[in-house]
Amino acid sequence: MTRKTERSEALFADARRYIPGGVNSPVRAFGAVGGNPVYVAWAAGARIRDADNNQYIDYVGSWGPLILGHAPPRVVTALREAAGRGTSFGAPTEAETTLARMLVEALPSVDMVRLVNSGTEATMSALRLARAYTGRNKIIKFEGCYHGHADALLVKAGSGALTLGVPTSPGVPADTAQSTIVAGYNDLEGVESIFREQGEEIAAIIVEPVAGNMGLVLPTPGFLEGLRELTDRYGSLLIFDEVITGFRLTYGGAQNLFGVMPDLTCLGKIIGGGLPVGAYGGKREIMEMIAPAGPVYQAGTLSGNPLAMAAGITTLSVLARPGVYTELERISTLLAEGIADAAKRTGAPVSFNRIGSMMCTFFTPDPVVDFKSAVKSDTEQYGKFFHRLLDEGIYIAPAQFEAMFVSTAHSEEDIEVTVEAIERALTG
Ligand code: KE4
Repeated sequence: MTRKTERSEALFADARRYIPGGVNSPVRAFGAVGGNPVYVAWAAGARIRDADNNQYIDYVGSWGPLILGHAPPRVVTALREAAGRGTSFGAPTEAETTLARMLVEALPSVDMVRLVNSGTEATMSALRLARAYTGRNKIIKFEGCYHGHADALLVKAGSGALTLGVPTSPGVPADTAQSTIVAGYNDLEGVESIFREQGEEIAAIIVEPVAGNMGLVLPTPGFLEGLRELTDRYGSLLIFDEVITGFRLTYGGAQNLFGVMPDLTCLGKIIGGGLPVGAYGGKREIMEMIAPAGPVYQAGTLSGNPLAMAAGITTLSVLARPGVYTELERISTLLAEGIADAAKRTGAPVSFNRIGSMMCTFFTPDPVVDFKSAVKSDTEQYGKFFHRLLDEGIYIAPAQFEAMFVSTAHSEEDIEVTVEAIERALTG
């Protein structure tokens, strides 16, 4: 497909005059794959259409929230009705309790939740709460996991396994980064040695129970259980960052799937149905430390706002219906099998990870089981693959270290078209 791109290019040039890098979130700028971003003008179901009228089958889904596809009619109707009753009050509303109750009923480890406006707010607040509850400062995060852009989480491994973290961004104070220890995802022995050295100082581990920010990497059997055992042994908290996995893999969290119960859970994306919503929750005795019930401060002007509540409640209500995840699994399996067959037929040097409706094609022939194996991927080849698919009308993540998302709006025909395009894109 010879894609016209003039309008998107003009919009990008204009945006760069007013917005840093022309975007409001870095990954959207196509920096990891080259070229200019497509400016989306319209979307419905599994499709987006850009400012030059090119249409694509979309596997980004706004980076995860749109598990029902774009502009699901029920969600749009609920938003219209909510907007007609007022968009924000800065006062409590019944809808906030409704969404909170749905989250508590879906997540076995969660007795109470606080609603916020983004995943970053959720993880930032959960860390503050864990530090207040334990009276300790240090946290452990994992290389390749992303938890939003709070200072304490923009940290990479310092030299040597047990030394403290160093900032990944200017502006993060060194002494903040030094309270963050960076361990290897799936390296339980490494985490154990950190606890042997510093266990009494560690407030919490924060982990993506399925990693979606180094491409898709699954927890090895026993990894999450091992983190649970270590945090119990040393009196630290276990925080699951389920901003991506929450309601993605099942109605609830990865915690429901793996049967490992964290002390705190962070949520976002799907629970807002495309509107800005984050949440953090956990055991009552911990959550009741949050103001105004307790001394740990956290606030937000638009937290729990009526429009986001309407979108979130409607989305979860649809997901709660029998058979939704079964059908999503069926369609996702068709895509995964199609990609695997295409890779085999073309002999392309790729490996592939999938769980439920999340998947990732890595441009490395070796299995990807952690950060070190993920970064062996040939990002230049991924960029070429991305652009070939774009020209074929398929929109996947403009970065190798992200995941592909299938929605309930994707049809068998969409999958067929996608697999054929992927086969051509793999042959180059
Ligand atoms: P937000 O602040 O972007 O709502 O959520 C931060 C966050 C927290 N935890 C996990 C596991 C996440 O994946 C994210 C954000 N995800 C990225 C993409 N993987 C959002 C895309 C972007 O940064 O534009």
